[in-house]
Amino acid sequence: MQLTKEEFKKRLERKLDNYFEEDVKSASNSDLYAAVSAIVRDGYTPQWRRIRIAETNQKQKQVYYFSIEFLPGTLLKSNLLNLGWLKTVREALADLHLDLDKIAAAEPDMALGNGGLGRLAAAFMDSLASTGYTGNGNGIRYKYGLFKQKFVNGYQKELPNDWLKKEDHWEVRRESKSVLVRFGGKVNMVDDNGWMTPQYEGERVVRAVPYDVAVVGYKDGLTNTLRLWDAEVPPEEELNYPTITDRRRVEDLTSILYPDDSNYEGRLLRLKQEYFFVSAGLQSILNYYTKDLDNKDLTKLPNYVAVHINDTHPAMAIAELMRLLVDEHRVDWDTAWNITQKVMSYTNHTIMAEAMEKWDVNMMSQLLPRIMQIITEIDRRFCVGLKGHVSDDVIERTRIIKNGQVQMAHLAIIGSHSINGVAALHTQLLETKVLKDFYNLYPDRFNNKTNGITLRRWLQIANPELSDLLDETIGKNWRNDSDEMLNFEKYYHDTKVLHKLSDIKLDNKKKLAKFIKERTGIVVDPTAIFDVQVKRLHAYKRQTLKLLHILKLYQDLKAGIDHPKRVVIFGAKAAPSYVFAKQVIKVINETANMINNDPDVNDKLKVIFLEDYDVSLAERIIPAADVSEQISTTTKEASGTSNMKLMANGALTVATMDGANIEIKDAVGEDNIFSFGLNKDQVYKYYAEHSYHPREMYENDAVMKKAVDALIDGTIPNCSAEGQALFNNFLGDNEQFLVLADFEAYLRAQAKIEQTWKQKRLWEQMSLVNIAHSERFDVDKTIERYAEDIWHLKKLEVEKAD
Ligand code: DL6
Repeated sequence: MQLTKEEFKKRLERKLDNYFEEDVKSASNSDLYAAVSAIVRDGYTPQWRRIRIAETNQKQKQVYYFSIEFLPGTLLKSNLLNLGWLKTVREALADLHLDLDKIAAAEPDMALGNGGLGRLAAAFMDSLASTGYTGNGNGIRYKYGLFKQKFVNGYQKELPNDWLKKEDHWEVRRESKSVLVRFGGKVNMVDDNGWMTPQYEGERVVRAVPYDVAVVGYKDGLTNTLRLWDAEVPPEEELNYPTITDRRRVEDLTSILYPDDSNYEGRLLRLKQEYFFVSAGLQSILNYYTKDLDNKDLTKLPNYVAVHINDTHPAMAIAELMRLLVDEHRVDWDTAWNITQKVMSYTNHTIMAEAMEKWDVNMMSQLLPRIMQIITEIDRRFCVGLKGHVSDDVIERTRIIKNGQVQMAHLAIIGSHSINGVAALHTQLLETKVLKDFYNLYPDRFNNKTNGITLRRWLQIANPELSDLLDETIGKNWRNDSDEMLNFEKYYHDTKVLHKLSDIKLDNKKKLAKFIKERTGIVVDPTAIFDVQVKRLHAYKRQTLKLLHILKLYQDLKAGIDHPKRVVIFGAKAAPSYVFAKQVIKVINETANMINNDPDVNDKLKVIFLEDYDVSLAERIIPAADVSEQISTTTKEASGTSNMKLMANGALTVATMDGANIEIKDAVGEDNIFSFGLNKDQVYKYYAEHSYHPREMYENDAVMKKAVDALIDGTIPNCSAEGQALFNNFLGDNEQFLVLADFEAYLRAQAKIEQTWKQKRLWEQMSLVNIAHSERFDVDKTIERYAEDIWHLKKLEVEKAD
């Protein structure tokens, strides 16, 4: 689809006139955003329709990616890029004295997710379309996305993220595809002509209405669909919802992402949400299969449909598909089970026990009586099937229902043909530790699929100058074939290229410094080391270790010990009910306040905690980073993806050998990463032998003691309670994240960073190597592996329009 600058300008004028009775001179950025996004929509809609027709005609197998989170961020620039229009539109707007970046900033960030899990889901959507596979997202259209974070007196406050307040320009309501979802009531099984059929009584029926968002693939890619479900009162059920409160209760089902699960109401709502989008998604798949594809033979379903369960949240898909097949389509149990296992696959994204969901049997029985019956039957058959083949202990450990709870990870594993982890170490730990019993039962089902990132977004959109440098050096084809990025390493000794690289970084740092000044009023020196830790706030990610390093630097500077200038930049949200994480935020903010206002250290160290970290903010911070902090406790970070984005933008990684950090080290070589810390065996040894005694470490290491004591000795003002909480946590024998055990090694790694920083050329060379090898984490490569090994997809053949 070609678009010239002149044609774009004409269309823009027309849209502005039609929509707002404005012209380019008078229109606001928000008007301009609406007009440009409408032009983009007009650009992809015919192709979107053509592809849906091709899908139906070719009957190619499709994957449906079920995820409770999708985090696409903003779509205007990525849609422009993928249509091949980005440069033309940017230039046409510049001709009109307009700035695409300012216009794009009017788009609300589509933050329907929390972190890596949701961003990965969005990256997979983009990649499926770009690599030519028909892949559909299936999720929830939350009215409020992930909360907006504000700091008030250093404390995190959560505000609603009303991203739909202005109309969303990308979604299309597809009322005709609505389905009904039932909750509660009683279910009696009655004999209907020899088929035991459920009869429901007193249930509540909710209408699930899909909103489709086009996922535009890069250049010659497909245009796929992300389907997000909204809850409404069914028109035929209005009498059952007579009051506004009744209606609101239905609408609230899709109001918020991750209701607070520290109370019963919150947990119930989350369970409802999970069933709601899983049931709606599966019903629409079966409608498509039986009606649009006119296929009556459900045993062939696995030849046409793959359903992917992204973490445990959609695991009920297994029971729901069984319900639909057995109850609604009258497929016998064994055949239905066979179909289900062939259709379903599951990715595990964490080894943290608390993140593997378990649902109370009573709650599930009341909310989803038929699903609970089906899960009970799956569990019974699983136990019967194993009896006599493995020990009773193994059966007890692996069964789905135990201690009054439904183990969703077990359901996902038992009902799927493929189970994968998201980095080599993570998969290995699943196989040998966390899911060991299951691995022994089903070794062939386990496989690794290391995560990837949308290099297009993190280079071409977030860092156009670096992308231009790649074009100038290795040619433009890396944009289509990331393998070619490896050729960048040939410029290792090229002084001109190295200088350009460092100029680009400096330029990005200046832009970020300007943004920091606007947002916080704080002036930072762009020539300082920009040391970045951006990710969810969690004890295992150890923002706390960074905090101790900051305190150590501060104490050194106060004592006259010199260090290169450094600006430490944090971006992180804490889950609203996660008390410790919020205490960490408060202490970091107060530490930042203290340091940033201390004239003794002022030009040497700054600490910036930017509010409301999201994809848009990531696009500003990541291209400006010199150091990438990947310092989780080894074994705890399943993969990480900010590590990949930062390396692609030339940051050097300081890393524990956790998650995908190991693969980054393999890719760039030991000399191009600062690795440190406990290895997995040392971590497990501490756990097994209960031999971690941090107080001894603290008593025997004066430097550590001084840094840790700063938390409680009045050094940091206004946070004595929170400082004390961190102090107690660090010194407790039960501290599972082993912060103090890695402290000394971390300081050594940081000293090495300082040494290397002083050797400018070496730093630039290391940065160049990291950029070149980020090709390994191109999400398109990850998707090819999923498509081939798990989903067994073929590419769709589509005739190109003009
Ligand atoms: O796989 C995507 C992403 C990984 O990169 C992170 O390492 C991992 O923490 C995250 N997992 C989750 C699941 N819940 N927890 N914790 O978000 O997945």
